[in-house]
Amino acid sequence: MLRRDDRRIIIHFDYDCFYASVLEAENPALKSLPLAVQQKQIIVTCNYEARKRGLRKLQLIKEAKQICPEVVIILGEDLTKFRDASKALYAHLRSFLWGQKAERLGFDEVFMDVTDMINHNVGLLNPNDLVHSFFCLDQQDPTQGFEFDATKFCGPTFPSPCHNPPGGDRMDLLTYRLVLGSHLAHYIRSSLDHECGYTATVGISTSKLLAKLVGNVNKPNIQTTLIPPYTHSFDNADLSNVIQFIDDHEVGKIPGIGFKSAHKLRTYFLRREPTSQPYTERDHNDQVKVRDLRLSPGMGAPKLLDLLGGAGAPKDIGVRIWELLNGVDNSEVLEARAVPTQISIEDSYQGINHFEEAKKKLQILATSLVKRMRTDLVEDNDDGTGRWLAHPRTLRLSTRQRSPRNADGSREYSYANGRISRSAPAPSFLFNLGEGIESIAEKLVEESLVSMFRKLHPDKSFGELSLINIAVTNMVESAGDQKQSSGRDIGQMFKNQESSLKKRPEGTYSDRQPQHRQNSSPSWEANTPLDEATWEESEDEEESPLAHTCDICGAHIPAFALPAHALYHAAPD
Ligand code: DCP
Ligand code: MG
Repeated sequence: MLRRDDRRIIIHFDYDCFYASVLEAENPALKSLPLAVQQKQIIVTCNYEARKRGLRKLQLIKEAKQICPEVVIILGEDLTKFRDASKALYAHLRSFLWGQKAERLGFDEVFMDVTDMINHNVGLLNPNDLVHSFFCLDQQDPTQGFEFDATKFCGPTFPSPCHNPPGGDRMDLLTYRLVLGSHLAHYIRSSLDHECGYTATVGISTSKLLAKLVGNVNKPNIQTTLIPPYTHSFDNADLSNVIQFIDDHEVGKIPGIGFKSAHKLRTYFLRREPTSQPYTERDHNDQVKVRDLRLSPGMGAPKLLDLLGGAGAPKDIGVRIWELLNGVDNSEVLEARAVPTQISIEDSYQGINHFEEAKKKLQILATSLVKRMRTDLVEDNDDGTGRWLAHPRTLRLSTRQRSPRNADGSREYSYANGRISRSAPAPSFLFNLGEGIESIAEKLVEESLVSMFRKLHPDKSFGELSLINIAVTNMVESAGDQKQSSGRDIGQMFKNQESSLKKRPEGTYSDRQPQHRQNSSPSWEANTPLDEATWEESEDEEESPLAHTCDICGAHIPAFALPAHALYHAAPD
């Protein structure tokens, strides 16, 4: 009799060299060439042919050309085609799921919670003939599915080789469930490849944290399953593969530990400031492994609260980080949403120091914002008119300043250099579909953004801005008679995306954006609310899971401090 097992089974997908793959799907001739995608002066990604020749992600263009003069470089600053491909692939993955639990993270990662499918199929296993098992993909139609061998994991495992092969005496229910997860992951990966032309690196485990991390063990176009035993006691950590696995990670590599926290933890453990700057390959001497911290004297949730708690940090940060250091993550895979929680457009700059220059950038960003609103929030009616699926209530402007130069011309990297924001009600003319995009964007700049900018930067000399972001937030979904409160037929939406995917490689994407870098906020692209932003490998300040974003100024405020903060805004300017 197998013991009950209530753990979720999560599959994490990370598409291989995503932007390069999108360009290859458009033009297959590129597949055999070293291909790099450029944004500003940087290669944001390159295909494996280029990686074989020594190129890597986030390399300077100049350096890449020296290493590989024959490299084909394509400008990737217009994100439209990447966004479209991402949505279409997401729809494809979603089509396998029985429920709605598929969460996008950025453009190229998806978590799927396949627990229901796994539990159903474990119930179908014939213990007398596990080798000839059948995985049912459709509850309504038991003939839909694939054959597999339930005595073996599909693909590599961690640890590898598998010391505890299933089928032996020690096969427990979690092992069976993960074996099934590994076969399902393989089936979905194959369909992604054969039907859509994309490959992915995949991890299978019982949480978002472990599935994402274990996928990284083998790359590209491969999958890895974290195999049991998962259970551990704090005094006998050796028993658990989870602990063995997580222990070897540098603290900064753990999703959920943002770079500010990682920096504090390194400083604590090393008893000195780390010498290397963020974003560079960390100097070996600066590395602090999870094991180092986990086993350091006095370490535990209270100690971590001591180190990381304080203004703006969630009250349970100690417990949360202690869990992560022990490989525990109870966060749920979020359900698919019909409309985004917010739409945000931003660009980074060398240093804007004149108002007129800032205003020009605002115009460009506003145009993109209005375009994106029309793509993501408007549904076509049968008579050719459009219908808003949701109305954002708030318009937000955020900026970030560069740190001032030192005497020698260098710049200090400062952790304190966060964004500052200002919010205002979204003006109603934003929703006028009869008016041109450019004209609405112009009005938005003149009537809203300029005065918000002045309030953010009242002084004429406002230093140098390295980033401007404009966003619409606080979505209120329109009432509708169709399924889902959004009124959007989600099935139809996926169908449309599917057909747009199938159109590629000829793929013409008409909705071109201006040629400059635009990063859309993780909260829409990831289909997740802001409180999940710590999962994003972002250079932004960490978002605390318990913090709320103030509608007026955009600051992140712990829930308990919100009323006091509102009073502050109520006071005259
Ligand atoms: N990207 C970007 N700017 C960055 C990092 C990434 O625009 N600073 C884009 C380009 C990538 C995509 O996001 O194609 C996904 O990022 P990944 O780090 O997952 O990189 P890839 O998918 O390209 O490569 P890998 O095969 O290593 O996953
Ligand atoms: Mg990727």
